[in-house]
Order: sequence, then structure tokens, then C-alpha cells
Amino acid sequence: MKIIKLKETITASNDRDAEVLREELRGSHTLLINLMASPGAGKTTLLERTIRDVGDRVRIGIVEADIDSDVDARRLAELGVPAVQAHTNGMCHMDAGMTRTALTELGFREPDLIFLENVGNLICPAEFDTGAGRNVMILSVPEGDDKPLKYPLMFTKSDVLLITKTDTMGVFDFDIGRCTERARKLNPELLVFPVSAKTGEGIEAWEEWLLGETAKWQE
Ligand SMILES: Nc1nc2c(ncn2[C@@H]2O[C@H](COP(=O)(O)OP(=O)(O)O)[C@@H](O)[C@H]2O)c(=O)[nH]1
Ligand SMILES: [Mg+2]
Repeated sequence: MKIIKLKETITASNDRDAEVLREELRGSHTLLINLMASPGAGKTTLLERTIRDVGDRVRIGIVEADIDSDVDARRLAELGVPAVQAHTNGMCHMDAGMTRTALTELGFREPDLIFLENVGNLICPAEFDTGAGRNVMILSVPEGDDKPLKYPLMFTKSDVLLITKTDTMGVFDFDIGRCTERARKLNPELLVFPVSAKTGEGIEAWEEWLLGETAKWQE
């Protein structure tokens, strides 16, 4: 497992760089998923579960972006998938240039599906197009169902909302219907999957979507 240090990209247009990267990924039939959420929402746990469940059907690669540490990339590399840990030099997001550097280190032509676990927070990652084919965000039950009201941009930019830790629903006042309604007001196309990475509840629907999307990028 490699650790790389990134610098913010100096570029005329991140959006254009992201488009170019997306096209290259399309050309190599690799679906890049940008996974965004706050710290502790359950990104790495969901990836562990997903790799265990579908890792024998699609070739998966991992880019872990963090300000420091390599614990997440190690956790996932232990499952036998290629993983790169990217350190963002204090920055709270990944841009397209940083993503390209990390993907080049990983080797992005081999995998069918690459997850970029973006830096944990609900604000900055949503502001930068990484070049990913799909944006997926996680909101965990303990965070509360009002988050679409407070952090609208990420809900607007995402294709999928995973509501995780549904096994804790009895302890927290979280209303899935209310959360979905608030999120869909911002983004009517948003797909919502309530899941628990712990019990496996709802995971099948997420993995079915994932395999379907990966197959589309193989065409
Ligand atoms: N009860 C419960 N705990 C979870 C679930 N998913 C993750 N966790 C816990 O939440 C904490 C943070 O998880 P992690 O995957 O490291 O979050 P990340 O910072 O978003 O990558 C850990 O203690 C996990 O065990 C879940 O579905 N249910
Ligand atoms: Mg993590």
C-alpha cells in the first residue's frame, strides 16, 4: 500500500480537468465513485462490507484521502484490494488534479470500479468535481435528519444518498421519510438507500445499484 502526498492543483479550471479525467476513465471502462460524508459516518466500514460482498465479481481499487494517517487504506488493503493513501496537505477536499495523481499511483486501467473515500466533512468535498462518474454520499442516523437543510450542496451534487447505521434507529430520532423528502427537494433525482453496514440490512439494494452502474461503464 502506497502513501502519497498531494498538493492543491494550480489550474485554470477544475471543472475542465474533471471532465477530461472522466472521459479518460470512460475510455478505460473504469467507474470512479466519489464517496463523501462527515468523519465517522461509516465510509470505510461500508467499503469493507461492499468489498467483501462484491469483490469477487468486480475488480475494485481504493483511494483513501485524508489529512493524515493511513489507517483506512490499511484496513481496506487487508481485504486484498489495491489501495493508495493520499494525504491532502491539510486540505479538506480532493480536486480533479489531486484525484488524477492518486489514480495514476493506483493504476486506473486495471480496476472496473474505484472508490475515492474523500476527506471527511459535509462541505468542501461537494465544491470540487473530482472527475468521478458518480457521487455517493453517506449520512448516518446519529447525525440527524436535518442535514439536508444545513449542508444542501452535497445533497445537490450526489447521485446516491446512503443513510447508514439504520441499526441505531431506536436510539436516535431519525425519520427516513422526512430526510428523503428534504434531500429530494434539493435533488429530485437522488436515489436513497437506507443501510446498515453492521447488520447488512438494505445492503443488497446498494450493491445491486453498484454492480449495475459498474456494468454500464463496461459497455
Ligand atoms: N452501529 C453501526 N455502527 C457503524 C456502522 N457503520 C460504521 N459504524 C461505526 O462507526 C464508526 C466510524 O466508522 P468508519 O467506517 O471508520 O467511518 P468513516 O470515518 O466515515 O470512514 C466505527 O466505530 C464503526 O464501527 C453501522 O452500520 N452501524
Ligand atoms: Mg474512513
